[in-house]
Amino acid sequence: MSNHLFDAIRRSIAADDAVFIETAEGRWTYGDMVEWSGRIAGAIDTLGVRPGDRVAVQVEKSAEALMLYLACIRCGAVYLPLNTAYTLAELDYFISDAEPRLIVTDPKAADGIKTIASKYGALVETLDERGGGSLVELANDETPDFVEAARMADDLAAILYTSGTTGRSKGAMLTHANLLSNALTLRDCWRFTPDDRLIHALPIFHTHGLFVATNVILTSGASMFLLPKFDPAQILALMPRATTLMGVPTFYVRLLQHEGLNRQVVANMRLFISGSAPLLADTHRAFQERTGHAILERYGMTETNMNTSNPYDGERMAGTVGFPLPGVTLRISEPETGEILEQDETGMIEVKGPNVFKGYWRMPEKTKAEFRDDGFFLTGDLGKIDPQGYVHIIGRGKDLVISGGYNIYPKEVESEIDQLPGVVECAVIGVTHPDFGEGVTAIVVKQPGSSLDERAIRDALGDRLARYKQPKQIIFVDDLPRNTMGKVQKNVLRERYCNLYTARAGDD
Ligand code: MLC
Ligand code: AMP
Repeated sequence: MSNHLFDAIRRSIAADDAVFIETAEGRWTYGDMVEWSGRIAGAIDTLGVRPGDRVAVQVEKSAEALMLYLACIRCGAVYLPLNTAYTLAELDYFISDAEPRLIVTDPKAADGIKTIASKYGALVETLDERGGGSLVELANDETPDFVEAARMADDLAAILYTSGTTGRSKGAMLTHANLLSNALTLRDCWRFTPDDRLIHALPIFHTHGLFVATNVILTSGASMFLLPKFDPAQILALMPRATTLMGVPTFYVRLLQHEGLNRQVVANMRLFISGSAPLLADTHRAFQERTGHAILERYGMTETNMNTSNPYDGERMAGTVGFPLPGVTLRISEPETGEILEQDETGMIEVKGPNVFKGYWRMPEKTKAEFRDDGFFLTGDLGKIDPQGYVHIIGRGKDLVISGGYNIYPKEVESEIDQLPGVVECAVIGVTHPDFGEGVTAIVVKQPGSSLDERAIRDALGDRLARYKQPKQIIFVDDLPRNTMGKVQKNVLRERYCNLYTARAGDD
């Protein structure tokens, strides 16, 4: 039977004994990948998961976790990865909204998850970071020759939640065609071949590590070194055997701080790619000076996969995200009127192409609001196209902080802080941070006489918000600056505290 994405992955296998994944524990060939994703697909099917059912997954990074992703694609389930940092309070919403048939969790988190699962009638199985757990035990009893469920181009492959700038998180529905078309485009633009060996140090619950990295490797028949997390020393040790690295800007900032980064250690590397957040032109220049490599910056988002990329051949221009990818149309519009703007004029970035998602899960109104009538998706990013055709991201039309490549919606943090006794109001902003790019910062007005302090706020947020969303600094003020309409002027606050983290780094 035809399975749009997995058929293409199968066709890309150069040889059954070619290495797909190498970890500290061992190697997985493409033959192993087909066998183990098949066994897990069999286990999922035996549990009663049917095509179109959601499978929610909150597990540590491992080769087996990627086999689980592929197993879902093969049995027609909709893969729903969840950040391992999410608290139970955050998970409850995702589970209630997506109504997964099955939740796969780390055994350490199973008790809490089971309580949530029982409310929504979901099954729970486990998978740990070493590839053990109840799901793998079930897979051991299955045969390796699983026959794929039929899935067409437009069928759902995955749902990834992105927080809403206002209100609830939205599940972005990605089809088999969205994922496959983008993987093939990136493979060709970035010249991936079966000879490539990617250093994979990103998390696998977001677009970057899951789709960009993994699907590009799979559709190239290439291999990857799968690291549990970012560790500069480990990455430098692998470079002589690797050819490519994909990372968020923080990876490059931290690699530059390492004295082991030099031309000799990168001699075997052919390509360094950055995305998910703006790469400072300074970082780009410093990396080129130290290694001789111009980092290739690209631009994407959960809803659209990748939209633009700097060229493989030709100038990789620092501070830009390059050209629209083949098949992607990108235009700039006036945010209020929707009028299409000319070259070099700044406005809302709109995109259209086979990469753009199908809509938000069970939110037809929100979906409608973010598409133009002619099918262009409103990214919420502000940018311009220069006379040479390079796309520049100038800012964000959405109130969003990007810290180390993770998105944090200030509204979500503000609502948690506003609820606390003793708080009058607060504003959460992103302030320039030397390591994370932006640091989540809370500016809080407390009630006169209240004994509320930083520790009380931190304690209260502890089991409500994932750690990366929690403010790096909390500042108490008497009032917040407002414009004549009464709206809090976050730009004034960002300006006021612009040296908060950089000054500190200098002081140390
Ligand atoms: C970890 N912490 C962070 C953080 N990551 N805080 C703010 N922002 C982050 N990104 C916190 C932890 O909670 C912990 O806090 C402390 O920092 C150290 O934790 P750690 O686990 O040791 O962190 P570290 O390994 O240093 O992780 C930093 C990082 C990681 C940059 C390597 O965040 C990372 O891998 N980011 C990549 C995110 C990503 O893949 N984004 C792609 C999204 S897809 P405490 O308080 O407990 O000490 C997308 C589309 C596209 O955007 O275009 O690609
Ligand atoms: P996410 O919702 O996590 O997929 O984040 C997508 C957002 O990350 C985009 O809308 C952009 O704001 C931002 N982003 C991704 N890549 C880049 C980049 N190269 N430069 C600047 N911002 C980026």
